[in-house]
Formats: sequence, structure tokens, C-alpha cells
Amino acid sequence: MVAAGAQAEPGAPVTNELAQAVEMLRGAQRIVVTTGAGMSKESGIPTFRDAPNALWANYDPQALATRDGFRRDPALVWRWYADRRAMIAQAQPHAGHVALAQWEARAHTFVVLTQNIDGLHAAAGSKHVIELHGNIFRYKCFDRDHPAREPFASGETPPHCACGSLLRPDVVWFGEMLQPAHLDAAYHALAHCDVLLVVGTSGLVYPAAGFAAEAKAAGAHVVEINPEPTPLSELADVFVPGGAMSVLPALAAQIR
Ligand code: BJW
Repeated sequence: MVAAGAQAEPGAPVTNELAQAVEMLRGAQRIVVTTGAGMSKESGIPTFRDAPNALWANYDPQALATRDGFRRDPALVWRWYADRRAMIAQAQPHAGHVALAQWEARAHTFVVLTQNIDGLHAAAGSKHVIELHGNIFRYKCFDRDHPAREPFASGETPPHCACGSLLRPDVVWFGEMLQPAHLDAAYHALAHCDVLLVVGTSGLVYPAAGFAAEAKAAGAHVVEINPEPTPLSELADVFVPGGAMSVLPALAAQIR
């Protein structure tokens, strides 16, 4: 299983696991990458669940990432997202995001299914990206889901939609459905891929947490990249320990 003489980018160690991942990916025609908050951590964006700066260690997801929370205190939720938006607007894609975009450009079929709302895959140049949990730089109507554009006419927090409802960030909160078209496209890609790369997700939040099992059931190999094992690691064919910013460029450099 281990490829002889696999070379990593200068500075990234050649590990047995990396060599196994290279072996699995070399020759793969259809690649799906699913990413979580760990993908963007080295761009300076905090994750939700891993210490020391995890968002859900410091903030209550029920208050800030549910429809009930927004109904109870829309101004609080709006301000929390405004603060995160300002921070994310300063972030840049890192070498791992760029490696995925460059890999896509020379691949047969390459799809990124991201849970991230930061837009960094597109900023790096990835073309075929499905933002499963939305995008923090878009807004929509709370009651009717119409899209909305900045600038907003009033200085209210939150501003009102043209229909009289409140505006909210266009992200997916707990208990909300993901866009059916996004899910259809994701499951189609998973059913037809040769390899699924799982990068930087704790594997706790559904439906994305089920993607690895879905791909395995369809006969794909699963490669996981994460500094820590997750509930998905048992199912993965190869677990490559490490951060996205170093492992992805090292991996992509081997797949020509
Ligand atoms: C690194 C790293 C480095 C660190 N490099 N890696 C089936 C079973 C049980 C429950 C459910 C189920 N189906 C649905 C549910 C309910 C719920 C759910 O899954 N709950 C679980 C908590 C149990 N799911 C939903 O409600 C979803 N909706 C849905 O399924 O609709 C149908 C339905 C509804 C109700 C009932 C049943 C069906 C919607 C989920 C929406 C999640 N929303 C959020 C907020 C988005 C907006 C925002 O950003 O504010 O999405 S919550 C948060 O978690 C965010 C993330 O996208 C998501 C996943 O987190 P992620 O990305 O995995 O991050 P972390 O922090 O958890 O992990 C980071 C990882 O990175 C760690 O592993 C690190 O080790 C690693 N790492 N440095 C690489 N350098």
C-alpha cells in the first residue's frame, strides 16, 4: 500500500500515512473534498469545537445559531455575526486552500463540499464549491428566505427586509434544512467519487458527518486529514495526522 519514494513539499515530513494517501489518490479520476472549520483555522478563523479558542466553548449555539435564538434576541445574533464577518473579511486563504484550487484545475472531476461559511475556497480559486452551510457575506429574509443585498437603508440592528420581516445571515443554523439542491449535488458527487478527502471537521454535525459513510458505501476510498482523530477516523482508509496548511500542499504536489 505504501508508495516508494513519495516526496513531500520541502518542509513537510514524508510520513507513511501521507505516502498511503498519495497511493490512493494517484490515478483517481473523481475526487471529492469535504472540509470543516479546521480547514480555515490556519487562516486565523476559530473552529467551533477544538480548544483553546473554540466558538462553542465561549458562546451558546442555541442562542446564536438557531431560529429560536434569533426570535428571542435578533440584535444579539446580528451583532455576533457582524463581528465574525469583520474578522473573516480580514482572513486570506492559506497554502492548503490554494493547493486544492490548483489540484482542481488539473483534475478530471473535483468537487469541494464545505461546511465553512467564509468563502475561502472560492477566494483561493476553487470553482466547483458547494457551501453547505451558506455564506456569512450574504443575507436573507428571516420569514421568507428572499435574498437581500447590502447596503441596508436603515441603521437598524438587524435591518428589515423589504417585506417587513427581519434580515438574517444566509447561513444554516441547527434544526434548519440545507438547500435541497446542494444536498442533491453533494450526494451525487459522493455516489460517483473514487476518493473522498475529509479535511478539518470533527465529524459531529449532520448531514456532513454522514458523507464518509456515504462515499464508502458507494465504493470510494476515504482519506482523512486532521491533527486529531475523529469519529470518522475508524471508517477512513487512511488517517493523515496534521494541519490542512501543510498536509494538503504536500499531498497535492505528489498527484500529477
Ligand atoms: C484541523 C486543524 C487544522 C483543527 N487542519 N483540521 C442526525 C443525527 C443526529 C443529529 C442530527 C442528525 N441530522 C440532523 C441532526 C441535527 C443537527 C446535528 O447534526 N446536530 C449534531 C450536533 C448532533 N444538524 C442540523 O440541524 C443540520 N440540519 C439538518 O440536518 O436538517 C434536517 C434535520 C433537522 C433537524 C433534525 C433532523 C434533521 C444543520 C446543521 C447546521 C450547522 N450549523 C453550524 C453553524 C453555521 C453558521 C455559522 O458558522 O455560524 O455549522 S454549527 C457548526 O458546526 C458550523 C460547522 O459548519 C459545523 C461543523 O463543525 P466543523 O466544521 O466540523 O468544526 P469543528 O470545530 O467541530 O471541528 C474542527 C475540526 O478541525 C476538529 O476535528 C479539529 O481537530 C480540526 N482541526 N486544526 C485541519 N489546522
